[in-house]
Amino acid sequence: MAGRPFLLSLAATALGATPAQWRSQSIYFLLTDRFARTDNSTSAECDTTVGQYCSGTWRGIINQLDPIQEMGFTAIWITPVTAQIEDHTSYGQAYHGYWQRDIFALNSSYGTDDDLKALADALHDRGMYLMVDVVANHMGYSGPFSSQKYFHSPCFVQNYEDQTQVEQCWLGDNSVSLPDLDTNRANTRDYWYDWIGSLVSNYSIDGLRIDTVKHVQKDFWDGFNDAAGVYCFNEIFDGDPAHTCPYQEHLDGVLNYPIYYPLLNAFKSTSSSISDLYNMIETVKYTCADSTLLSNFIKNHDNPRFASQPGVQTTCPSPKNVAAFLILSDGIPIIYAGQEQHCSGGNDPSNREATWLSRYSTESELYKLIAASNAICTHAIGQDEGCLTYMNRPIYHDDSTIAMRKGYDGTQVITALTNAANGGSSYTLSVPNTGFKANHELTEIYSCTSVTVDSAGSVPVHMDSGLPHVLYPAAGLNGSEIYQ
Ligand code: ABC
Ligand code: CA
Repeated sequence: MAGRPFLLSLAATALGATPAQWRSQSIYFLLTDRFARTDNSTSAECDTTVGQYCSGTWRGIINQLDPIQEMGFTAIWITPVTAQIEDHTSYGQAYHGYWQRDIFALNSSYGTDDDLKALADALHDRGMYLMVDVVANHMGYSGPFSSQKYFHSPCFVQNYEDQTQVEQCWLGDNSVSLPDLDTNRANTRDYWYDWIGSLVSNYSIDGLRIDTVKHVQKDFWDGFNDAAGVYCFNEIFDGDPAHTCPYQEHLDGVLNYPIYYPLLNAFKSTSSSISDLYNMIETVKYTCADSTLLSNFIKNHDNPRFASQPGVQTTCPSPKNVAAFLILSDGIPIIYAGQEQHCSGGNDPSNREATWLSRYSTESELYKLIAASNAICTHAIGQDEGCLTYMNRPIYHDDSTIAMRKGYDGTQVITALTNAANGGSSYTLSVPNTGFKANHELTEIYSCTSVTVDSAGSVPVHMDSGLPHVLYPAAGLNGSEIYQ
């Protein structure tokens, strides 16, 4: 970046969406290189272990928006779009987009300027949003700096407990080092703020996922979020809400790493305890500024897929419980491409499988469950928008079960989840504190069965086969087309 003229302040008018608009969205996250190809191939090989480009493109995504939208998603998040270093490193190529070389050029492997604009148009024509991943902490590196004064002196982040080091040292290692920008320099800040405003307006971007947020001083982000003019959620890779939540004072939302770990632990094994998840729901609610603007996930391109965890089998119902949690608790759900197909890649880079190899099947059990969960969520919002800001209440838990309520009286969604094994004992759980009165008629969404609230006001939920259950007032479903 050094040596380039600073952009004139363009005072870009952002067309994108606000935090309030994003609160009701459901996000499908994909790596552009790994989702769909321009030739629509569903057989082109993609060996994740070698870390090479597999030829996914923006045009490819446009051609495969139907299965995403029909699963109930209203937005996609794509990996960074900027031009990358071209080296073949010991970690492979920059197919993921986080080793940028030129922030004013696009990554030509994914397509042209017109292709990216066409993707935004195609989404907007469907009433969907485009979220783009951006990196301001570092650049990729393939040669000497044109001017070192824009960067922090070389040192690698080694101690993640030392915040000065986290902010000022470099990510990466001697194989691929990621030079860390001196984001305290006023002109560097202005440069980024101008750039982000232009990017958002040039490509009609509706929201941003910001990379490596904890590696930059907090007060850098206020100006960045303002200049973007759209909802920004942020990667603070840290499970401790005391570290993660304070960033929401500077940026709209954060990736919900605090929930990620207890959610994973609660459902990856039939012997896990659910109480840590129960407690963390409350902790996040009271520690973060607004839990309804956080983003929930169980897998992404940095962490091993849930299905790769020991004990989680294809036939195991726990991925269904987890997907139901993501969609029906507080915040904006994120489902990572391949999750609906029960992909099971382990650590980076194995967790970056080519989605086209699944042929975008709409028949998988998880695809259907995700679609049904998105549908009931959308329906409940349509009946009462208040459920979006109603903070999720965990109303019951025991060693293997958790039940939650979201929404005001009359349109509340009750979700009951279990980590019990498929084929385990079946029993009737009596869920208290749902807000329903005796004899109220409810419908269990996934099985389309009727449930009547008992005389004490508790909801009898028939727990079987380790499946999740979602209940909604039967009268509120009349005339609706909830996906079965
Ligand atoms: C490449 C290779 C890897 C190799 C690595 C050294 O180099 O592919 O096989 O191991 C991009 C690419 C990666 C690439 C990296 C580095 O660049 O996608 O493939 O890895 O070249 C973001 C993105 C990520 C991206 C980058 C870089 C940043 O999502 O895809 O990676 O732009 C840290 C950062 C975080 C970053 C992540 C990969 O590394 O903070 O922004 N992600 C602790 C630390 C975290 C740290 C994490 C993982 O370890 O606190 O800061 O993330 O290293 C919990 C704690 C957490 C703790 C975890 C492990 O335990 O609460 O704090 O996280 O209990
Ligand atoms: Ca930094």
